[in-house]
Amino acid sequence: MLEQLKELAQVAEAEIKAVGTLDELNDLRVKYLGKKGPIQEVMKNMKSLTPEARKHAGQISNEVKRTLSDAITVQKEALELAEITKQLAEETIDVTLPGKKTMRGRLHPLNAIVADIEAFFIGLGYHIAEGAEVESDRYNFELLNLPQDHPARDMQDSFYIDVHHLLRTHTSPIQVRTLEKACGQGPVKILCPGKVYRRDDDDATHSHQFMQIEGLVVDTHITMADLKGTLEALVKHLFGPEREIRMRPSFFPFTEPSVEVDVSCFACGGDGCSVCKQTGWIEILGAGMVHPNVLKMSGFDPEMYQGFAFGMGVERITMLKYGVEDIRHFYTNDLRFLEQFK
Ligand code: 2NL
Repeated sequence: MLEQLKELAQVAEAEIKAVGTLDELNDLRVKYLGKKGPIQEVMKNMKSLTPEARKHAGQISNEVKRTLSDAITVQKEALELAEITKQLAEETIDVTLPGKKTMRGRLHPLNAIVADIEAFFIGLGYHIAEGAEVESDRYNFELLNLPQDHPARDMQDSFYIDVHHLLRTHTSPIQVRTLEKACGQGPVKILCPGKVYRRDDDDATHSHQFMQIEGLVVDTHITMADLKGTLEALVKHLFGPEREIRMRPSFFPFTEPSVEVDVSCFACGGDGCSVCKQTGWIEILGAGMVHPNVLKMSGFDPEMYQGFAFGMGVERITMLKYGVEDIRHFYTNDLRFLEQFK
């Protein structure tokens, strides 16, 4: 019986040493050392032996048990080491490999200019106001002092949705709606950027859709000097501290008086060149004092309140600033064009 046990121990030890996985090793542990294993079986049969023989057999089976248990522990450690070594080798990261390049987006040049102008006016205490692109003729024309039969309504041919609704031709309706909400109480200081639409044949300098930024200040004691100082600061911010502005009389139905604003040529400094067509000046925006009718229709008392307003085309400003020669570049999304604005 003891010989059998020793033989079994040898076979078991060989099996344990040959095992390749932790699961298989566990199966062997159950097989040889478990309750129904051969050693346990031997121990059960010991009852029939003499006390001496029983003692001897007990020692032997304990020895075998310890030998197998040690062999299992040794093999377990060896398998675990092999496993972690394999895992470490597989999961090694080569930190010297070149990284994957992440493509980084950027603002469209028009949006970058809008953001820049917004930041400038926020610094002067303005609020940014936005509105819908589909407007009623009342807010787009009527309340801006352009009555039904006003020739300016023909001048700016527009996209009509139905008899009374159209794609806004300027961002002015935002300003009218803001004035209405103020219930005749100043001050109002807002900057209104947005897309606007006019029926036009697209060419290098015209687009049926473009971006406009309008500004409006309504308060007591507002004068043309406030307008001039504001626009001078804007122009120096956009085109450089050496730039000067000049105002020429003009006409808009919603302002009186109205002016056209020129900036001294940033290409030649005012001496005359091809950029300024030898005049030394470049037209950049329109402005004026808010017409009393506009104030009145929006609920403000023109005897108490005055206001100035201005409007500029974002494409035109951007084209001048960067020397872009065709407005259509802004809408064709050619990366060769867009990637120049970093
Ligand atoms: C231009 C000229 C201008 C305004 C826009 C305005 C708005 C209100 C009242 C009075 Cl609510 N005026 N806006 C005034 C003068 C000129 O735009 O050349 N835009 C591209």
